[in-house]
Amino acid sequence: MQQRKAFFGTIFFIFTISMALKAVFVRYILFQNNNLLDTITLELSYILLFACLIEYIATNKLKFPLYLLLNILLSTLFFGIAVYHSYFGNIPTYYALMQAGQVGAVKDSVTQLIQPEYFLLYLDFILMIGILLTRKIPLRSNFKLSKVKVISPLLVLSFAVCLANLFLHKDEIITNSALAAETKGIFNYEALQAYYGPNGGLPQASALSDKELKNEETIQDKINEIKGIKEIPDSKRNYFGAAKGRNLILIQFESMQDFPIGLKIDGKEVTPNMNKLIQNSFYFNNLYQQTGAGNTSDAEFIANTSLYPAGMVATSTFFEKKAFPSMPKLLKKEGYESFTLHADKVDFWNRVELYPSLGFDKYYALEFFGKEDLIGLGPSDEVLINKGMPLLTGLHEKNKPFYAHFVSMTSHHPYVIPADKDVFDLPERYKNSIVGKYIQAISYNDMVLGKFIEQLKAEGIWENTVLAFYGDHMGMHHTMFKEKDPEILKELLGHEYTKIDRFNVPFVITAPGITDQGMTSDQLAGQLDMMPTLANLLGVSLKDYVHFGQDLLNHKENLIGMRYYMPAGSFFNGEIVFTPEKSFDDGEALTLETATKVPHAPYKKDYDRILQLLGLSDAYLKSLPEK
Ligand code: GP9
Ligand code: MN
Repeated sequence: MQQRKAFFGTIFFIFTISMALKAVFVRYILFQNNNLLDTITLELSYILLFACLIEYIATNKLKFPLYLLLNILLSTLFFGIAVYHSYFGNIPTYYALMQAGQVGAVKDSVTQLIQPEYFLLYLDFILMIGILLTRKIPLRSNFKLSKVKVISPLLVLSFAVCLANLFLHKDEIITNSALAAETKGIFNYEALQAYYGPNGGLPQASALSDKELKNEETIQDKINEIKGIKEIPDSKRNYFGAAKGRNLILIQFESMQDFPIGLKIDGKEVTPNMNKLIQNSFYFNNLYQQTGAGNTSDAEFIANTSLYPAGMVATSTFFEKKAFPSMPKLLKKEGYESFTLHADKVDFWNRVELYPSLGFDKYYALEFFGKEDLIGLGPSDEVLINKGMPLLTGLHEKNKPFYAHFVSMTSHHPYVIPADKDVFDLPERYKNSIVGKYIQAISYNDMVLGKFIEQLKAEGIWENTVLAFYGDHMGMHHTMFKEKDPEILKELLGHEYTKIDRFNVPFVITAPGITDQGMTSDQLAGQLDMMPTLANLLGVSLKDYVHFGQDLLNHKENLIGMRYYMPAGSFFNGEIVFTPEKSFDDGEALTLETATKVPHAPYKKDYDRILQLLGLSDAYLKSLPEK
């Protein structure tokens, strides 16, 4: 009896039980899974393994601090996964978690996403510290766990179960990361992700050999073959070179979705400047985000390369050593000067590597803009354009064509725009809702764009420029919603908010004298298509340039691949959006028109095509030389 009591007093027992409870808790908040057997077979084996290892190697004195350390590490892993999941809807890999250093910079967003109950994960830790400080309960029980009789067998058993689970799930391809972590176990999932590498264990077979990957024409022919595209010679392309020699100003708006464009609330336009501009622009309103774990930086990568991002990790980190073929490099050959402007620290998203990889001549980051007019993550977008403007005028005066990529930041989650910025006046009941705040942030973007265009006109730059803007990725996600948000969105959209709305970002091109008639196109498009479309207008030939996107002014049929935000293998075609779950078979197809579920069997070919394209893009990126 005494013996048993002492055993329950051991730190070994307390640690194992409290971590197991946490695993139950976290599996419930992530997957709404309350199956205890799952937790025991999948997670407990790892917890036991860790505890046995401590028992095995640590001296008596070291045990307690080691348990405390492991407790805080594992609890923080669970905590981090829960917060990350509430923003991205994805289970982060070890790689994404390693970028947790960035959290400080987006702390306002993170604080909003933390639910009070997440702190329960630290309850036992606090209790243990309390015990340690008050010393009310003796720290070390006089009960010694026998290494031979208890620890060794447990160690072998837990190790065997972990190993068996790893082998059992190794070749099981589950495209939905949350489902994968639920089925395989969180620790197993992390271990397997590390083993698979950045693209999550999906078939990565490249349709071309290493040798073939050295030849751009062969690669492009293969892409065209998979996509069913017929190459059109430059001389026969619509609008080819219509804006030859003009400056290119490309603006990436943070978290900007398509739905606020043209939207009126109580008769007042949310984006009056954009709406006006669109009348004399090419506007693609059926275009979808294709970013991966690198989020904003992936959008920057895609917009400049027309290549698929790495997927489960930020492209800027995973391929940090690579020299990417890119728009800045193509334009350099045409005598352009290229630079990018983003008012954050340049090491955020490893842009310090990304920008040289993309071949920009210069970049302007936080140090250049200074800590002025701070909103959210840093200097406001008004500072971005006001300080960026002299760079443009300087080059304009020298008659030097330029490509300026502006990357906005103010409209980042949690979308708090100070009242003195004359924010969009919301109806009373929209106030304090996240949708309301988002509308205000987008209306701020619109105001900034309006001011920017006025300045470009005043400086005489406008007429000789192609100005385009797009959204980097979604801003509204159900995990951000409070009670009234879904209702408000439904009211604004006239229908239930769906993933089609969520991933739909705008792409607008204005070239005075060329796009004056205006053209709103609902042809299917993706972010990868932006670069080829702009290159066509500027008369930049993509003959020897590998691009997975297509020029929207010359090709209508499209197939848009998506990874990360949706399981890899997800795609949009002209009719539906398809999302696989474990595999194609249990996936779901929704019509783009009404988000109605339809049988997906007829779309198997498109699924296979998308996986081929992803595999080829990955192989191509891997084959690129270093900087
Ligand atoms: C920070 C900004 C935010 O520099 O780009 O990135 P996000 O959180 O949207 O990826
Ligand atoms: Mn972003």
